[in-house]
Amino acid sequence: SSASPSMLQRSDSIADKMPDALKQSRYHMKRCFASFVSGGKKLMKRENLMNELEKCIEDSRERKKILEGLFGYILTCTQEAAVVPPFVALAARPNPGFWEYVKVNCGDLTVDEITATDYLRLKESVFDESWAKDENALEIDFGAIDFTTPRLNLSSSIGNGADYISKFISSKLGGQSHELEPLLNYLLSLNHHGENLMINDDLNTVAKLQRSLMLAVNVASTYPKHTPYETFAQRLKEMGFEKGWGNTSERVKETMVMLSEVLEAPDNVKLDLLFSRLPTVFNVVIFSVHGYFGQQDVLGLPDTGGQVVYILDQVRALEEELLIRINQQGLAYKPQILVVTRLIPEARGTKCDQELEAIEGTKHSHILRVPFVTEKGILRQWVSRFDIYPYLERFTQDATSRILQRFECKPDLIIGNYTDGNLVASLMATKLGVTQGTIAHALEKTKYEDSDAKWKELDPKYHFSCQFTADLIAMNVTDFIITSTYQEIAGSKERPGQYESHTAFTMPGLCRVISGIDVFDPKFNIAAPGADQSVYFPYTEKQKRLTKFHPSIQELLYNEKDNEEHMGYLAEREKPIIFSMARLDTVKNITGLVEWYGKDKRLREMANLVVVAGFFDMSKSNDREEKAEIKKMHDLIEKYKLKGQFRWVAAQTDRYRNSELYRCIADTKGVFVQPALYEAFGLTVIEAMNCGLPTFATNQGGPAEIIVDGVSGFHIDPNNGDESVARIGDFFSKCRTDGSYWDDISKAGLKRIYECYTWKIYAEKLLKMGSIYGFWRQVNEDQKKAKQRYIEMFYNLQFKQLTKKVTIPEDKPLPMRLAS
Ligand code: UDP
Ligand code: LCN
Repeated sequence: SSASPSMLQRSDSIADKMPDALKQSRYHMKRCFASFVSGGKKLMKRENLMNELEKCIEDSRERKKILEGLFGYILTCTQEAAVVPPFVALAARPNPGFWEYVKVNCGDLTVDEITATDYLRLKESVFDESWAKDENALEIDFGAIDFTTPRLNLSSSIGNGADYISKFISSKLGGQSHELEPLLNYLLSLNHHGENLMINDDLNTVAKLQRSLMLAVNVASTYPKHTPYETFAQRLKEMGFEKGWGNTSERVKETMVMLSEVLEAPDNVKLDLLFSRLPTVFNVVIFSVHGYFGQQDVLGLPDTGGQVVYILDQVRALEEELLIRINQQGLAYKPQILVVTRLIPEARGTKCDQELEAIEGTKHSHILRVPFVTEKGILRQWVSRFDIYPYLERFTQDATSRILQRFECKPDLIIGNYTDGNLVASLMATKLGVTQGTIAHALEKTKYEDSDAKWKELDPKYHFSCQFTADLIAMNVTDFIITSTYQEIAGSKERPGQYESHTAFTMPGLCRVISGIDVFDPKFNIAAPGADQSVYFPYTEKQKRLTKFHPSIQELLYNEKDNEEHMGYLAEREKPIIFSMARLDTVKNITGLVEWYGKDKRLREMANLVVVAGFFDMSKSNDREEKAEIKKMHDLIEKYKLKGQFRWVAAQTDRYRNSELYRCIADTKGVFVQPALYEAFGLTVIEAMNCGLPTFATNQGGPAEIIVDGVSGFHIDPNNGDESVARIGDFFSKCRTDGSYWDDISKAGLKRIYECYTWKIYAEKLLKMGSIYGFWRQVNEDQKKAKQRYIEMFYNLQFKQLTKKVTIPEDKPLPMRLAS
């Protein structure tokens, strides 16, 4: 009998299905498994398994039947297989977040379900036999000490943590006095600089609070609705109420009614409304440690890209939202946001050597820079994010005392960015007992194939042993995690997410992680960033266009003489421009795009290519990867004789001029291409789309979610240059025959942005997280403490030792790169 995947029982596990799958075509299955074993590859990915299968089953009809059957289904779920004769162990992922492991005996095709530990040990034996055999090899299992945190259970709910938590909390609040106590205690704890907010100790029972609320609503009702709070503040105070309820009698009354209703019969809609009004966040610390964090002349430098742009825009949006809320709460406090980064004495013409800098476009926000200190004193030079670990503990201590000095109180919320910032945020938040959020921007683990299993090979260059350990610590300490996309957490049907890849993995010789993070943990929240829309606006908004940049942009694009800023030229100016801009990192694949273009006659005939990336002069770079890319770029220009059709522009640092550059490219009816081998989110994609520029972006990572393929832009496969180039070529030829096609895509891109990718939406979500998780951490305090002790041990015994392997550079002057 032949079972088709549609006949599968959803509840069957892979281990249940597999024996039937193997029976369906036993002869071929035996041959297949024999060839998996004899093929010589010990760690096989799905493509490898598929290739072997293709080779083994020559009859294409037979092969098709197998691929369409149960076994084909199992293979499409399989992420990798460890070959340990006579066994082949499969790691299968039938749905985002769901993993199963099975072991197949190639001799008799018997199948056993195995645990993650068993699977990882088999996998380890491919890399390090003695470690795999060691009964006492270090296993990390965060799941084992986390048994009270509730879990989502649908793949489709992943990333909506705050909603889930508020549903969960409201179900627990019940409506009985004792069940409501956590909420009462939370309200009692609200304060700013020691000043009580909302209620004071006179209302220390639920019954008293309920009674007083009724009376207070009556008091507020006696005033016309716009009456300022101050008018009746004293009367409320006598009843046990402090400030924070609202700025007018109307608002005070509304908030009080909301609380009364929650106390009567809690539900999550009311609870959310109430929480959106509570005065919980005034002082925020945002850590972004590495790179050159500044407002001018820094973008495009190594390790300095989207994270900086993201944070500055985030601060502006957050401050704006805080000002609105604080005003509505009837409070006169100033919100303070501090972005804390490292101070780099060798600042290369940037302001990274200044301790304090006000953030443009804000009233009260600053960048605070704190130097890295070693035994020898202050570290003067920039260090790569891969080498940053030895400085972080001391940095946290120094930063914490500087921050407390400035705020004169504890912050209400600490947000980390990237591995280093997240670790620092975790250390500080734990020490001070403050609500914490983390943001990855990119988790490095998924960027490099088998970076965990092959960590030993990569460690001298990348220090992944430190990085993955730090990431695990931060993910587990933090109260909530903000991601830009769903794929960042749980990937797609085909591909595991960045966080998901930390669920179970192994670094043979170092540690085996049985449960590193659970993507069903309600701490995950998707809040996508936007682009600053006062800067990145559509090319069609003629009256707003920054025409003062037009002469310099003309020069940048078309001047025929090579100089410091550009090389190569465009002989035929009437052609549309294919444009790209990124740091000159390997994963950004700018050289890949140049090569695709170089090879493709049709595209070269239809359009010019302009890329903004890095620098031309290798001696000016002191980043390993960047150097190699610079060389490759020069080689490609020669090899494909690109002069006349291709312009290479050096890193650009002025976002206003850049925005006008995107728009000028749109004027040529050109396109933006983001060809990265992998992109976590991809701010350039939304910048280009905001300017109305049709965009082609990698299908590997975040951009695949930003763009709806064929509607609001296009996906391209960075691993399939021919196909990608053909898609871009097809677009231009369709534009030649269909006069409105370019416009249609441009408009659909903008529509997509306005619906999903703006900073206003982001700021509202972030503040909701700040208050909901602040409450949650109080409710969940015991669990949090237990986990904390485990994490401290991991940090002290493992992480700190690992950081000692990272060399601290001898201070020496660096070559100047930015003469500004
Ligand atoms: N960028 C820039 N000049 C450059 C290269 C990049 O201003 O030479 C800006 C770009 O406009 C975007 C950010 O840097 O705002 C890059 O963010 P993205 O998310 O695309 O990539 P990341 O560098 O963070 O990996
Ligand atoms: C870092 C990256 O690599 C990008 O994909 C993101 O867009 C950027 O940070 C901002 O989050």
